[in-house]
Amino acid sequence: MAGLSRDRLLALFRAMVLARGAEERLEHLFHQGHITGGLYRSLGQEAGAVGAAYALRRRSDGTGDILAQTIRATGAVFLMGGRPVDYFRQYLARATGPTKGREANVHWSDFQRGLLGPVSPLGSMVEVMAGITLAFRLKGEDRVGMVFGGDGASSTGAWHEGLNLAAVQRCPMVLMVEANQWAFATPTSRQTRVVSFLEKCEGYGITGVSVDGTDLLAVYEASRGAVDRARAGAGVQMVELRYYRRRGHAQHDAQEYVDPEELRHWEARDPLEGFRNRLLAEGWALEEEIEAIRQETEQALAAAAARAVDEPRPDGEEARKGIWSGLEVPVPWYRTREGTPGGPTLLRVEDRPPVVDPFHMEGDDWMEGEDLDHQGERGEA
Ligand SMILES: Cc1ncc(C[n+]2csc(CCOP(=O)(O)OP(=O)(O)O)c2C)c(N)n1
Ligand SMILES: [Mg+2]
Repeated sequence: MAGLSRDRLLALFRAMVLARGAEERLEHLFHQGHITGGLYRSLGQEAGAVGAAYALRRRSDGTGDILAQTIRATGAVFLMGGRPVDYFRQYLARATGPTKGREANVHWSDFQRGLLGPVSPLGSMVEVMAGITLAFRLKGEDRVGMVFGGDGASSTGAWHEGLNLAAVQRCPMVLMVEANQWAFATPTSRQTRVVSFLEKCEGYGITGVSVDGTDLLAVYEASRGAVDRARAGAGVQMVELRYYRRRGHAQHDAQEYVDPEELRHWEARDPLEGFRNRLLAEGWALEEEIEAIRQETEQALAAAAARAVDEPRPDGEEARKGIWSGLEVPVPWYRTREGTPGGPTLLRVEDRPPVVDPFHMEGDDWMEGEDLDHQGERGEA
C-alpha cells in the first residue's frame, strides 16, 4: 500500500493509536481535575496529522524539516519525535515539561526535532512559517516547512498575508488546511464562499490538492507529493484535509449545534478503524498483531501519564527564571552601529545612546516643524 513496507504501515497504525490513546487519557485526566483550561481532541482527524507528518524528513539533530502544529495535530507531534510524557506534562503544567509549567497545552517547540509550537492568534503561524521557509531558501538549506491551520484560521488577515508572501517568494512551504467544517460553533460555510479551499490556490498562484482526511494513505501520498514538490523548488503547496471535528471545540463545548445525523455519518468513517480494517483485509496484519499494538501503546501511555501526574508543579520562583532580566525591553529597531553579522545585538541600557522620540510633542519643538530624520540615528534597520 502506497509503496510502504509492512513495518512502515504498522508504524503508521501505531502512530494513530498513540494519538488517539493519548488524547483519551488526557480526557480522563481532565475529568479527574488534573487539567486546567482547554483540552482539545483530534478525534476523526488523526489520519490527517499522521499521514502528513510521515511525509516529512524527520530528524532529531535540528537539520530536518519543520512542522508547525495546531491543537489538533497530536499525531504529527509524536511522529516528529515529541514524547507523550511531555504532552502530558505540558497539559498538566508540570515543572518537568517542555515549558516548565508556564503554559498548559500545546504551545511548545523542540527545534532539534523540527517542532514549532503554535502562537495562538489564528493564521499567524502561516506568517511565521513563511519567514522560516524563506530563510531555508535564502540559505540554500534543503528543508521544507509544513504548517497546519484550521478552516477558521483561513479567515484571518495573517493567513492571507503569510500565504501570499510565501507564494511570491516561492518558499518551500506546505500549508495543511484542516478542513474539519467548524471553527468553534461557526460552520465553514460561514467562513468562506468557496466550497473547497483549493479554489483559493489560484488567487495565490500556488498548487494544491484536496484529500479525504480520514484516509491515512491518501493523506500520506498527497502530502508526500506536496513535500517533494516544495523541496524541489516548486514553491508553496496546499493540502486540504477533508474531515470532521467530531467533538466540540474543547471539553467545555457540548457541540449542541451539531446535527446528530451528520455526526453519525462521520463516526462511520473513523480513520483508525478504516485503516485497521484495511490492514486486516489485505493481509498486512493479523488481529493479534493489531491487538498487541493497541495494548503496548496503552501500557506505554498509562506509564507516561502516571509519571506526569506524580511530578511536581513549578515553584513560583521558577516564573522568573529563563527570561530576560536586568535588561530594559529594547526598541525593536535598535542595532549596534557597526551591525553584527547574523543579527541585531541588543545593548544593555547603560550602553545605549539616548533614544530620540519623533513623537515627543513638547512645546515649540514640534510646532517649529522638527523633522523626523532623527529616526536615522536609531540605526540602519
Ligand atoms: C485571531 C484569532 N481569533 C480568534 C481566536 C479564538 N479561537 C481559538 S481556536 C478558534 C477556532 C479555530 O477554528 P479552526 O481554525 O477551524 O480550527 P479547529 O478548532 O476547527 O481545529 C478560535 C476562534 C484566536 N485564537 N485567534
Ligand atoms: Mg475548523
